[in-house]
Amino acid sequence: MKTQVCIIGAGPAGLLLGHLLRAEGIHCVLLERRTPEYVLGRIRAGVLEQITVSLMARLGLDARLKAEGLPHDGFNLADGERLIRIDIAELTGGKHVVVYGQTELTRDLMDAREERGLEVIYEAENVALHDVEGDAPFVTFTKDGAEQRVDARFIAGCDGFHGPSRKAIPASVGMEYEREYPFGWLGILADVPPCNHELIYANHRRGFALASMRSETRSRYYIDVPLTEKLEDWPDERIWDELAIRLGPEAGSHITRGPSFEKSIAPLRSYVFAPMRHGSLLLCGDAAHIVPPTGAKGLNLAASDVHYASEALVGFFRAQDAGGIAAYSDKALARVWKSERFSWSLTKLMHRFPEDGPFERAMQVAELDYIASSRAAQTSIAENYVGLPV
Ligand code: RFL
Ligand code: PHB
Repeated sequence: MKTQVCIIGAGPAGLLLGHLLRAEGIHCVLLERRTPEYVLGRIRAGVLEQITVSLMARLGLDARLKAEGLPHDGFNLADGERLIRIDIAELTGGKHVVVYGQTELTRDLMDAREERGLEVIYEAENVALHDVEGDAPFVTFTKDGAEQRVDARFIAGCDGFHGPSRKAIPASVGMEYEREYPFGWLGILADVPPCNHELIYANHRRGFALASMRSETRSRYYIDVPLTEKLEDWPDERIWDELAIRLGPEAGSHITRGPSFEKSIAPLRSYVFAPMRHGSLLLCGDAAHIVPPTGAKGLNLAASDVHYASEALVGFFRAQDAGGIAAYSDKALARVWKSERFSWSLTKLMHRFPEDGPFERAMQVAELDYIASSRAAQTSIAENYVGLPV
């Protein structure tokens, strides 16, 4: 098989990139290790920045997002009894985020495959990248027991943190920046109305909690737990009890309890791999970087990478201009690092770290006091939360 761009991974990054390239008449093939049902079964992000919304709009695939997405003009930081509202719209000149599940966005992109002629090969096993340094890279994989080969001009590694793309870059040319956190987020989904009309990130003596949602009838909640915790030790009632305490008296008293239909623990990590391009291989999304979910940046960073990568590839194929490809890594990383900083600082502010003592706690209180009383501090948080310019 021959194509212009072989995209590895059909998660949100790969599907978005594929659609953007197809819209410009560039041929691409996507290779995905899982089944479509498995990809759609992963419950992850819920908050979209402007860049993600505008890419869906540019593709003309935003009908459901517009109809069902919930625009949010603000969000809240809770600290015990105190609730600090960050008025995103007022502080950023009318901008907002949109609450719309990653699952739904992925479904919209998947549903449009046929109509837009986007070729995705699911259940592609043993995907391996070859000759990425040169200008004739190729990918091999096994499908239904038979080995196959895709020759391409470029490979886009959109295969998440554990995929093979990043590993195809020799350690001698790459640098890894990493920080692990001593806790994970235990998340649940339940068909109950949210306890508040906006998100609440809470820093409580007993630990972190987040009240989020997918719709007016579906709630998404998280609490942080030590990485040693087991899911079976967290029956729903124990989670609801914990949320009711950690979210503070006001929101806590408005929680509607109900059976959860999804429950999982996700470890928290900050990670960046640089450079994000090596020869003819471009990395996008979680393949190149991970942020802790505090701040809701992961999916949105994948979208901004894809925006830069699609511009670079369109410049190459449509205008014979390789400048965008050469600049891709620096351009993407400049935005990645700012989101890494924001996610890390919000994680530090809102979680109790086991190694922290009274001094670190006093610093959190002082910072929250400062945020509560300073428009400048709130503006900084709001402009980062809503998404920095691309
Ligand atoms: P994905 O979604 O991991 O997709 C990668 C795809 O590549 C496939 N793949 C392979 N394909 C072929 N061969 C191989 N060998 C392969 N290995 C892997 C995988 O099957 C998969 O289909 O990466 P992508 O596309 O870069 O998208 C990134 C986002 O999924 C991720 O950043 C976000 O989910 C992070 N995240 C959040 N981001 C936000 O912007 N806002 C949020 O509110 C938010 N909340 C979250 C989150 C992530 C979470 N978890 C579980 C990690 C909340 C949670 C709990
Ligand atoms: C979610 O709704 O899943 C969500 C919202 C905000 C975050 C992380 C996750 O910061």
